[in-house]
Amino acid sequence: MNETNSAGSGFEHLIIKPSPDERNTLSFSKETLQAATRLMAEDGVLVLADVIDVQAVHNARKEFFAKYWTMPSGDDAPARFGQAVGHRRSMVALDFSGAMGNHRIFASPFCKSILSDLLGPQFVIAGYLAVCSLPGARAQRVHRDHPLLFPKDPTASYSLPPYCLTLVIPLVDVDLTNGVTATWPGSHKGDSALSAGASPDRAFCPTVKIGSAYLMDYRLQHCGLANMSDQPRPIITLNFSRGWFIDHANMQPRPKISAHDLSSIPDEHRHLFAQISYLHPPG
Ligand SMILES: O=C(O)CCC(=O)C(=O)O
Repeated sequence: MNETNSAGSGFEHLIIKPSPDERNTLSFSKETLQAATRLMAEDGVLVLADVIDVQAVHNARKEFFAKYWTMPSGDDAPARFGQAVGHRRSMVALDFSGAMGNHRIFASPFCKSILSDLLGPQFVIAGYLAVCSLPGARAQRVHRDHPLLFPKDPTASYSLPPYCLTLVIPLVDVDLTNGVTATWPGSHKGDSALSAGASPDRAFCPTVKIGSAYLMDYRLQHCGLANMSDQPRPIITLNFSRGWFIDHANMQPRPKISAHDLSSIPDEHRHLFAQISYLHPPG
């Protein structure tokens, strides 16, 4: 299946793929960055096609199943692995080590250029998790990953520029059989998706292949769809934020990095660890 939307049309503009020139320089042009910033402001979701090193993703998937996950059985099984985030679906904290510590996963130059435009150059990593749905998992309820910053002033909360973004990096090709993440474009700017009953007709369901990723504003309403395949469907979710934003709402374990692993991160990516190093000085 191509990188597309389950509805088949209407959302092609939300897919950005590096041109041959951009691929040569490993960076998006000024025009592409401006378009990405405008689309994120309007829709709050964007697919970044072919921006992550495919071999690095294969290695990360191998490590995920070897180190973080063993195939559980039974309906309550996900609760024994990380934190349950729905029926037969759970969230596991990742370490910045081994294949998951490869900067080709968490610091793709294409993704970094867009993140820097949206969050400012001193943006940081705020979370590093994987979400895996098991065969038979039902769809999640539609949700946001964080309450509004100013719950008593939704207008102010919705009108702020982005302060935290989730980059989803699928570890397998995701499609309508194993369950994509359904998203409601524009819902980061208001209650529209939920008040309209989160109509599936208005959902953008990015089906993406390994090596591609999708970016979501932290205010965007979304949900993981059912896994109707016979295989688990793991995705990495990386949160990037402005340096001042600390996610107090999610009880997820904060990512950590050892002094040894931090020392092997290329200099140009060290700023990503400013919040982690502050909250959990590497030991
Ligand atoms: O499984 C997915 O596709 C999305 C997961 C998610 O949104 C969550 O657990 O908050």
